[in-house]
Amino acid sequence: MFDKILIANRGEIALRVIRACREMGIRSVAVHSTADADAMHVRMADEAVCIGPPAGTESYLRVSAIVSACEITGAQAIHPGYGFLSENQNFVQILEDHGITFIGPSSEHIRIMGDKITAKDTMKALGVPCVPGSDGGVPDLETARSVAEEIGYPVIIKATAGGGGRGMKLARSAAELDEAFRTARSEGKAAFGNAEVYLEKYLGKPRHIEIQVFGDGKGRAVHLGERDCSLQRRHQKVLEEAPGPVIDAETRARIGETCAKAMADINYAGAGTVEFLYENGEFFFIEMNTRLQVEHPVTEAVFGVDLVREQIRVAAGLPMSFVQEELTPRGHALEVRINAEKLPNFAPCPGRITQYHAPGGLGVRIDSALYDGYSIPPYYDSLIGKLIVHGRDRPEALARLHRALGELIVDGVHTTVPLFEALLKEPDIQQGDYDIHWLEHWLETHLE
Ligand code: MV4
Repeated sequence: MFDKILIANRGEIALRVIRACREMGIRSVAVHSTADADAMHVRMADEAVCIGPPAGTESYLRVSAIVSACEITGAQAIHPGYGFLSENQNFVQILEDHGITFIGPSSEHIRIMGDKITAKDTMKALGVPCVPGSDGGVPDLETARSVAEEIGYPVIIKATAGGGGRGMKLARSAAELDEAFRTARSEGKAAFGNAEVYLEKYLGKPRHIEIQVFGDGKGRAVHLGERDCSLQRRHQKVLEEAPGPVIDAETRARIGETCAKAMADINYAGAGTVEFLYENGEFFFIEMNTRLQVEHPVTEAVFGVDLVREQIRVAAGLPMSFVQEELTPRGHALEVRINAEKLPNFAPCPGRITQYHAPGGLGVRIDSALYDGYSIPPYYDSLIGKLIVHGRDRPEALARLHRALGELIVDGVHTTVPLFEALLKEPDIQQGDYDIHWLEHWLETHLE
């Protein structure tokens, strides 16, 4: 096992990893920008190294500075958290060259899943059900037209390098195809330096269901059920839950085993998320994320596992500490993302926290790097905390979320907390009756 791990991240996820390290008797190294000198992850780690100025591109994304921090402190492994360098195959390759262990999958798996066409081809060949569409890339408009005629409109054109909804264009009919094809290509080129696109049947009212998978890198892999992450605004998740309100045990086992088998077949290492659109009882693969996700705590709550501990074990060459048969979901978990943002426009709202009080009690978890007097810097993501609740069933989890939100105090900045208080009153939310468009529609009609 490692004796020292460097965490190439900040905020709540850095704390999350430091906590796992401490429980495992591993020393932790924080890295930070000059803007984060007073951040909680710097205080909580055993050691800290300043790696550059405030901008992410000059600090948390600086591979040379992070590798140097490893060499200086003697850290043997790096946990990337999410975002920043977590899915950067070049970074992972450089670590491989320096003999530093990346706590995550191989650079090859990151590469495969980072290109959506390659990811889809790979998953299809592994027996994972995919959205009907083009076989690989669509090189020209004529090809797009013939594929679209074959599968039927509406269709969606997606940039292979796309992400976060960028480089994605809907064509409701043949008349809209030309424009959709051109814009998807040019957005892909502009945003990611890659104009390659593919085509899919457009699904009108799906849910976003993602399967948590975990591999040991040696041909064993398990699944830890699903999360329903349909409640999103502008491709940002707002509330996540496990299990999915509309997924039964048999459906879970079937799609979960398909994903686990696919991961076993490729010797996948560590945590991964297989994303699906789910409509009319059918799963359609869209993308795979090769990192630990923001919403992983809802899975931890219902399965009673520490995913970061397992990531570290597998990276150190140890087996996972469970087998599939030992993994049974228990109860229901909900997570809300607390952002320093001002409603109704969700404008980032950095500033000084004048008072902070975290809720507690049975079934309540807060992952946050806030403290009284902390100043949220304006340079990074506006996520300042996650409130995760667990109950014996969904109604209990909802009641617990309502109770915990009532105890939470975050003063000094605007937050997304009032949104959750309003959402909890909605019958559709109480019943779990929502799809990927529900929240955007609700915001249009309910927020001023
Ligand atoms: C789709 C889709 C409908 N049909 N693909 C959005 C970002 C990327 N992760 C995939 N996305 C979508 N792909 C087909 N074939 C609708 C979306 C989509 C979406 C997906 C998940 C969660 C929220 C969403 C909001 C708008 C569109």
